[in-house]
Amino acid sequence: MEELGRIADWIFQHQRQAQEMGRVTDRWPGLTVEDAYRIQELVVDRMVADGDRVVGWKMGLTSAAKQRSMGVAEPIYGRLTAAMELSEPVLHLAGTIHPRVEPELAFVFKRSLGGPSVRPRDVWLATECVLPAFEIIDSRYQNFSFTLIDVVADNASGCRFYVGDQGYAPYAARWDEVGVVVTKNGEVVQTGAGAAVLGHPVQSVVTLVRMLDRIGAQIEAGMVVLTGGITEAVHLAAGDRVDIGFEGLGTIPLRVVT
Ligand code: 0L1
Ligand code: MG
Repeated sequence: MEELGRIADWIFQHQRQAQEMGRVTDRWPGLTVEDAYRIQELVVDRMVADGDRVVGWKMGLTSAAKQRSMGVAEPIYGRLTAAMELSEPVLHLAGTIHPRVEPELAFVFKRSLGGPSVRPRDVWLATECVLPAFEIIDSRYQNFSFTLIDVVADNASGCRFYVGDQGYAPYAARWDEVGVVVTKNGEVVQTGAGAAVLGHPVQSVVTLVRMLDRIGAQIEAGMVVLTGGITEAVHLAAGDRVDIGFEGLGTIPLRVVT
């Protein structure tokens, strides 16, 4: 539909210029969730046409609390591109609006994974390693205020991500039991455990694969999947130092600079 392309152009411009926008659903009423995912895809097509590359997927709204606050029973997914990946844990605020950080576990795949009936053991067999990671979310909507359709169209608030250097075998830990402590400027601001992500991060991958199957997509070999925030997202400002400690797996020190 031509209209979806126009909406994608509009969102793409706001994302590229890191400019706040009003809700898509106010400007274009009547959109469905399927329309929103198609808009998301069209926005990412525009990034790719500009020289970027899709490198994976992210899951959002994976905690019961976030799903309740949005009135939904299912998480959402977004697309990760090469330009979104940080090569070191330093966030430059230029190019962001009101960023927040979420601790996450990333799965990296050695084999493609798709289909409507994937199970956790299929995920383990396809996974090369699991790594501590963080995601920077940065909704383009004013005041981080949106409906489900808005946030899906805006690539699930995806902005940047960082994946740690040390990968772990899929069987190295009970990922639901891995504790996380987030310290901002020396003060503990969030704690959580992997179980906050749909009960177990592997369930997040299972859910993603089943959702992707509805649009004929899958996880490709070499892709990274961010499974979802383990704690509430933490607001970031220039000069912040945020240490994201993953029990038994090390700490990622994030610095925020102008
Ligand atoms: O990655 C996330 O969980 C974010 C999903 C979108 C909702 C938000 O921006 O808080
Ligand atoms: Mg996230």
